[in-house]
Amino acid sequence: MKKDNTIFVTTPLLPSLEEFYDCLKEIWDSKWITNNGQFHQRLEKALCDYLGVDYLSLFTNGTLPLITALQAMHITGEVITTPYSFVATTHALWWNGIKPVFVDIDPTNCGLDPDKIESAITPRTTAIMPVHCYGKPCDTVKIQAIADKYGLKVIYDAAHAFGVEVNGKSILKQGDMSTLSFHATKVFNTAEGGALIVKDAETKKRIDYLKNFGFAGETEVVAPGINSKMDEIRAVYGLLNLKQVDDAIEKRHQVAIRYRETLRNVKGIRFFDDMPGVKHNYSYFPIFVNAEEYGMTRDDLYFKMKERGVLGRRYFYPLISTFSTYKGLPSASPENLPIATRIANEVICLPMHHELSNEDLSRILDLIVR
Ligand code: T4K
Repeated sequence: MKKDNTIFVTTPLLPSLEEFYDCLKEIWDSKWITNNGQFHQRLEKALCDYLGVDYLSLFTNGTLPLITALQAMHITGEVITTPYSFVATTHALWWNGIKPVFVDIDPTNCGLDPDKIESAITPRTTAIMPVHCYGKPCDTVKIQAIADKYGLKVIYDAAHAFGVEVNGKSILKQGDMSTLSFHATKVFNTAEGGALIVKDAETKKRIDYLKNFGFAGETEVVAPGINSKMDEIRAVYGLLNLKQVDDAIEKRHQVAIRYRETLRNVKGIRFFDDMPGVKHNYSYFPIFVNAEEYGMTRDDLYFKMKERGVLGRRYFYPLISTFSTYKGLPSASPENLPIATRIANEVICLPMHHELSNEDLSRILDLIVR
């Protein structure tokens, strides 16, 4: 529950209740509420057009498309991935019986460091699963070159990268498949939801079977699928939200401009600038606190903000590699992950959403500027 005065790290973009109600009435009248209904079909088409991709399957969240992508490509053995992400990235591997192999990150975009991937490849490696962390594009060119050299698949966890483009082309077209999350906390949300972006119609058909128990018709089951279908209520919510997402992204952009202007001269605080040729979505605004230069640790700043009702979040601390399931893996040692370990101890994601007022931003920045 929101308390007065508290500034949360984000707030969901909500469709107009009146419009939503009218659509709900239509759904009620039709009595078709899930299983590839008309709004589900319309949202898939609208998202392909908006994102500039050819084939997209809607899912019930952003975790199941990761699990399903690995299933669909029969990925086994070891997969190279990042420790600096939300746990869902690595859990998707674990749920498929795949061993995660953690590789360190590049501090300039918080994505996998391509220069460290090759030394982690073994005869059991079958794929690479990078994350476009905070919506910052990974070095997809170098990653693809490595994948091609060793015959590996690439699945991008693009949960944060809704609408991100590089040189006019959707980032979601990189690799073999990409996934999106439409969780309430994301730039574009359907409350819970997600998508899997693939390259051809045949693969989309297979994914659509897999997200519907493997059914390829009334009586035929072609694979051990799962139930990960998006219902009509969330699909129509998504259609309504899509109409206002550009406006919300622009408001986030203005927030980023204000943060950067004020923080640029604060010693010991690092942040990302826009990358040349990239259309950003401003999904997160991470700052990195160098305790020595700033004169205060990240946690001291984080808790000071919290006490004053400014709820930033330490995404992504602790590293996934430190959680009990994964910490015994040889690649999980802090010695193997020095950059990720440092960044996880420096990061605070500042509040970033479309409803932040100038007064909110002043309140947040006054706590950081010393
Ligand atoms: N891959 C990556 C790289 C991801 O970041 C994620 C999810 C996934 C995969 C998996 O996608 P999903 O299966 O979740 O679709 C949040 C989200 O639950 C999660 O979706 C997200 N990444 C992760 C980075 O953040 P929490 O535990 O931090 O969320 P929570 O509930 O604390 O919410 C944060 C703040 O947002 C609240 O303090 C207030 C605000 N909020 C939240 C909700 C849910 C609202 O104002 N209204 C709301 O309804 O994990």
